Amino acid sequence: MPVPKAELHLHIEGTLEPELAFALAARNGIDLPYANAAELRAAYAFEDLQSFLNLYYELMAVLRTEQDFADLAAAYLTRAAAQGVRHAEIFFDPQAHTSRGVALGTVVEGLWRVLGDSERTHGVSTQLILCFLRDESAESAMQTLRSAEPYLDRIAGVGLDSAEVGHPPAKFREVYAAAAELGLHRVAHAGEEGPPAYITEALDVLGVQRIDHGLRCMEDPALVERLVRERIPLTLCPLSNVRLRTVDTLDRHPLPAMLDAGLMCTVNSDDPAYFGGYAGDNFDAVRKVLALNEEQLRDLARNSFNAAFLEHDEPRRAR
Ligand code: ES4
Ligand code: ZN
Repeated sequence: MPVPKAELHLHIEGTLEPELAFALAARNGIDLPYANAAELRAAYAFEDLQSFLNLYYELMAVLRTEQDFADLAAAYLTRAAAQGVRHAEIFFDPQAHTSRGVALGTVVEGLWRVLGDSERTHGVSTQLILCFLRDESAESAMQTLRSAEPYLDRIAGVGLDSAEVGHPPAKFREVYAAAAELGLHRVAHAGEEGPPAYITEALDVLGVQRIDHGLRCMEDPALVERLVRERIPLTLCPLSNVRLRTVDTLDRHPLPAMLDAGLMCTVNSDDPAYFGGYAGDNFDAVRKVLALNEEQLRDLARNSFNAAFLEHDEPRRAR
């Protein structure tokens, strides 16, 4: 039995397995520039974050209808449940869909068709976190937030993802202030490829409650001390870090040092279809390769629930 855990860093578009991509392409009459699923999977060799993002956005072309998004969510839930995930806070990228003519309503209604009942059907409670693409403008992010207002009963928070370097958190000061005003939780990717200063900025300017990745905090001892003191959760994604070459090899991953430093680490999967594993696979990999002991594994699982936006929080907002 896999250890029960919460998944806090998961891009639903990053759960699109090659086989489902081909099935959806056929259903929607879309030609993919790969002969078959095996050939597509062979293209999953990345140099860095951008080389991954290029393929990630390209493959989204197959997601067109509510049913496509529902099928995507159902496939994820089945895999997550099998790996011990009991709660998942799921990122989605509206701008990656609206920019190609798929309405926000199609995305949210499609995902929610399955996620809305996930506790009963799969034993996994779920929440949605709407992410802004940081390499798009702040105006586009604000427009996205405004267009999401009819769906806020199905959206728990906002996040910030895509190409990090050159797009510091402060660019999104106003949109995060507006999200806070709406009672939404706030998280942001920071310190994946970007410098430790982006982590500080995400905390101070955006008021985020968790940092996604946050790996590069280890370059700044004063920042580590602050993250420990304030118990800021970090949603680490070890297999992602290896595939995107943020760390050289898994055995050099700083997770053990981060735990020793007292950081509130969680282990997550990021884009499991692309990076070689779901939440349980990430737990298994760090247990084996980093030789974590039982207490450290228990801490990681406990942290995942404590860092989640679950009921132990004060009520999010009046609805
Ligand atoms: C992402 Cl690994 C990662 N980093 C930033 N943005 C992303 N979107 C999907 N996966
Ligand atoms: Zn991510």
